[in-house]
Amino acid sequence: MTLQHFFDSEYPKSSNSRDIWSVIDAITNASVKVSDDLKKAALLDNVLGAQGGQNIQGEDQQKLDVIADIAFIDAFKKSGAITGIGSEENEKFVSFDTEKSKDADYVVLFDPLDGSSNIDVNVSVGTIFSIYKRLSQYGESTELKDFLQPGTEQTLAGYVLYGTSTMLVLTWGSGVHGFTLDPDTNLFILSHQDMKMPVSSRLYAMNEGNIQECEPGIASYIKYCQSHDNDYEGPYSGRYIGSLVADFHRSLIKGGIYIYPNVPAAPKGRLRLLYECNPLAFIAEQAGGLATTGRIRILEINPAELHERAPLFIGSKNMVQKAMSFLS
Ligand code: AHM
Ligand code: MG
Repeated sequence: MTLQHFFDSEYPKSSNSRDIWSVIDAITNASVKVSDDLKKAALLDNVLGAQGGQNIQGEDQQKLDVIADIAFIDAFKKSGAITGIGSEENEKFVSFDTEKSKDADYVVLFDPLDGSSNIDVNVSVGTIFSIYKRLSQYGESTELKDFLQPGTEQTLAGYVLYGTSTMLVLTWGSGVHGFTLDPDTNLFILSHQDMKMPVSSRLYAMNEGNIQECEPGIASYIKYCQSHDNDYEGPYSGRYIGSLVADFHRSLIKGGIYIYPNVPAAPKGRLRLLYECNPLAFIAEQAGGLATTGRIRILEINPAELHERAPLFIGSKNMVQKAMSFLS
């Protein structure tokens, strides 16, 4: 079944369903382009490597970060259903401000290419996105308040994983569904219906290089994972790709926990609340998992700024709860 067919049969019929489809259609169009570029990256001129600048967060931009950002922004502009966007690669939000987009219902927040430091070594990367209904007046430009909504207000969220196959994983609040790109037709086909995250597993993911720098409860939890005194009576396996979207996808399918806590180099965590933590938290919860800062639910945080960061404990419900029990 194609994504469009699935959407037509499952998305609640309402006045906004055409607009939501336009947004999904824009995401698939841009992701097919990005997926093609990634596949041929080392063969194309001017695609691999650093752009030579930094984004607002002081991180080196890869050329493909910028290429993906432009591809998604162009597709969102064309969709006619989006009034403005916020992206990891742009310091400020962008209000589209055409006559049509000023009347559009939705804003998108997205990370065009998550894990992009992995591109040059041919490891999976992804696009993460989150869609909200605007709060600003119709007919006017987008305002910051459209983007600073708690994750509980998301209309739609998902990611595209550019892995051994390209997959789109989506939720609109009634379960999580996965679609695989058929490279022969460029259509996304339903391959994973109603995905459920196992409630526990013996896989943990964390940049353990940071372990001495974290609050002590985190080292105690990792010791628990590595011991014989845990619920599996034997060491868990450590798995850390360094592409959040790929690490999360593994947890969604096999179960597991991903932790990125506060560290001195990133005192509020490394990951961005609005376009990394919130969309994945919405998916995790819809699949029966959990997403917290270690102390509070990610989706209930009231954001104060566009590029706000948050610590992230995400994955199988029992594992996230257990990890939280180690924090004072
Ligand atoms: P990015 O969006 O610039 O790629 O940064 C986010 C990435 C995550 O995908 C990944 O889990 C994390 O940063 C890796 O950070 P570290 O190298 O500190 O382990
Ligand atoms: Mg990212």
